[in-house]
Amino acid sequence: MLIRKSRPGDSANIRPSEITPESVYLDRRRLLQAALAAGVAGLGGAWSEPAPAQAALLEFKRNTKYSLSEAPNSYEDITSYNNFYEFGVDKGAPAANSGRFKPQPWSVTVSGECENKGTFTLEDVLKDHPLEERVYRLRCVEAWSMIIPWVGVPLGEVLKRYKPTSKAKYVAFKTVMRPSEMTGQRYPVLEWPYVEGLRIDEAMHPLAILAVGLYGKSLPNQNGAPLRLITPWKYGFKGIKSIVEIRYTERQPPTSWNISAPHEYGFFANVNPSVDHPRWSQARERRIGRGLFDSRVPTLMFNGYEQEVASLYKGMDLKKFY
Ligand SMILES: Nc1nc2c(c(=O)[nH]1)N[C@H]1C(S)=C(S)[C@@H](COP(=O)(O)O)O[C@H]1N2
Ligand SMILES: [Mo]
Repeated sequence: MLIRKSRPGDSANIRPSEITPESVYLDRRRLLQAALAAGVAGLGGAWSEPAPAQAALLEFKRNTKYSLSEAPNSYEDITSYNNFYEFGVDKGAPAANSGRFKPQPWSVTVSGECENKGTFTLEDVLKDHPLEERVYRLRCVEAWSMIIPWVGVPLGEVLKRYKPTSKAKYVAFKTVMRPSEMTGQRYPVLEWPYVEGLRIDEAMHPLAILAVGLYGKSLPNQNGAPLRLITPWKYGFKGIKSIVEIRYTERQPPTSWNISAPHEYGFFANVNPSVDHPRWSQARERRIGRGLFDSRVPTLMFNGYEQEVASLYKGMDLKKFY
């Protein structure tokens, strides 16, 4: 799973000189903002129009408090090395096979233990929440990682709007089921649709976001357009893509990778360098895009957010609740 043949465009072949440095990225962002100001593209119209050939530009503010200062991986890395099994299991498959997927129009059904149930347009889900940019590290359970400048809104702010009741102990998420556009769903690789879940206190943590974009533009299909979850202290598989359902539950909801291999993937999926995967170590990770010689770096407890999130798991045996 971790050994791949090299091919052109494979991120293992990208030289450090090809990685977009932070300064270039910031200049590009200023250009995007200038384009926005000049009325070249606007957020308001972008969602309601048919799928644009190119990702729509977004208006946002960088959240410096919750952003890493490390330079992000290149747009090319982030959009060509993906896990999105609905489009195939190879890292290049989502970019190659997701062109027919239509992320607009989009709606999300909110159900279960909450007062404001219903089906809402994406615009409605996002309204009242200014977009923030957050540079996070995505740490995949396969022991690789990337630095990604997401654009999104705090998950907890969105969840509160639907008024969860006191019985809402968990939140469950579901990916869209569209085998006609998502050819991977025609094969029993996982149980479809992909499902994920969080305990309510995890979901309300300010680090958790619903992402709608990256690098200042709306999410490419392969990264989970138009709406996906990001919980940066957990392994990447918790970050469920192309969400169509949010359900508040009293019981812990089933999650796709736990259903598929319960001894390898738990419900919590917190990044933990001291709890090995049964088939490999989680102590280190390979940073995509760095080249072979300086790509292995130590994995940090809770992916570096121990101070922020450790209290959520106080008194829990993290070897048992992996
Ligand atoms: N619906 C769905 N969501 C998914 C996946 C998937 O196969 N299907 N893969 C997960 C895994 S294993 C990872 S590491 C991240 C990868 O996100 P990225 O491709 O945007 O980097 O998406 C997660 N979300
Ligand atoms: Mo992953």
